[in-house]
Amino acid sequence: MSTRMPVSPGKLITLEGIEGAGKSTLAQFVSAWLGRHGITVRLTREPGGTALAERVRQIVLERGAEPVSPITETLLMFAARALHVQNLIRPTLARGEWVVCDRFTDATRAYQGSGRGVDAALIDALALAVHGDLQPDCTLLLDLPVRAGLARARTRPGATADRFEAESLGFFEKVRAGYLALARREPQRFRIIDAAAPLAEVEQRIAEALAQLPARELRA
Ligand code: Z5A
Repeated sequence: MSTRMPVSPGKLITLEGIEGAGKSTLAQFVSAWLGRHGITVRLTREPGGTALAERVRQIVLERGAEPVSPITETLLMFAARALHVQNLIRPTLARGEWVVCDRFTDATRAYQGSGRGVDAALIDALALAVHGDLQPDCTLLLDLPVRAGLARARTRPGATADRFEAESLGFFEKVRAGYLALARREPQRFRIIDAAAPLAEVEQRIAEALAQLPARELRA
């Protein structure tokens, strides 16, 4: 008879925010912080995260190939997500490891829903079909004024404008407002972090949010 203890599933931590909010930088901080507290972490991103999903990413971010309608964009985001959830996220969580993901379905709600006007009910239906009851355990929303985010993104070393980065200020204002509305709707899951603050301060706020996660695995 086996005496092995059942593995408790890992947690899914997501980072969200407009362009230049610092998600990629802070996703690495989150992974390192969790690692120091005894958690095995897989750092990943959307769209992408697996070989095939990264190919879908190239299609959806490519600028100037042929017109991509809001609904096509939404379906491509969920096609990439379906690959990512099935082939990386669920197997990792099932092993008891944690997943730190730079963007997830809230990005579709904010960008395609609030930004492009795609029906929220359709996005919810696709989310249910693609990841069922899988929801992030904690979402860190890095919030800052749109102009500040765009200025950072555009001066970042090696910056090139993809299809989203070419969008107007008004588009990103709608996306930011969409994110804040999502956070108001689910205050238990979201932590709004002031991402305009100096990096060390943002890291401090994030460390505080992580330390509050209800997880036995977290070592002090
Ligand atoms: N998208 C979508 O529409 N729907 C979806 O469902 C999904 C995605 C999943 C690609 O995402 C695009 O896909 C994205 C939304 C869309 N387009 N947009 N916009 P992405 O996440 O790969 O691309 P991104 O949002 O453009 O990421 P980014 O520009 O790389 O931003 P970031 O990751 O948030 O920022 P960063 O690279 O960590 O930081 C930017 C610079 O600021 C960098 O030089 C940092 O050193 C600096 N930084 C960061 N934090 C600070 C602070 N606190 N102070 C000073 N400087 C800082």
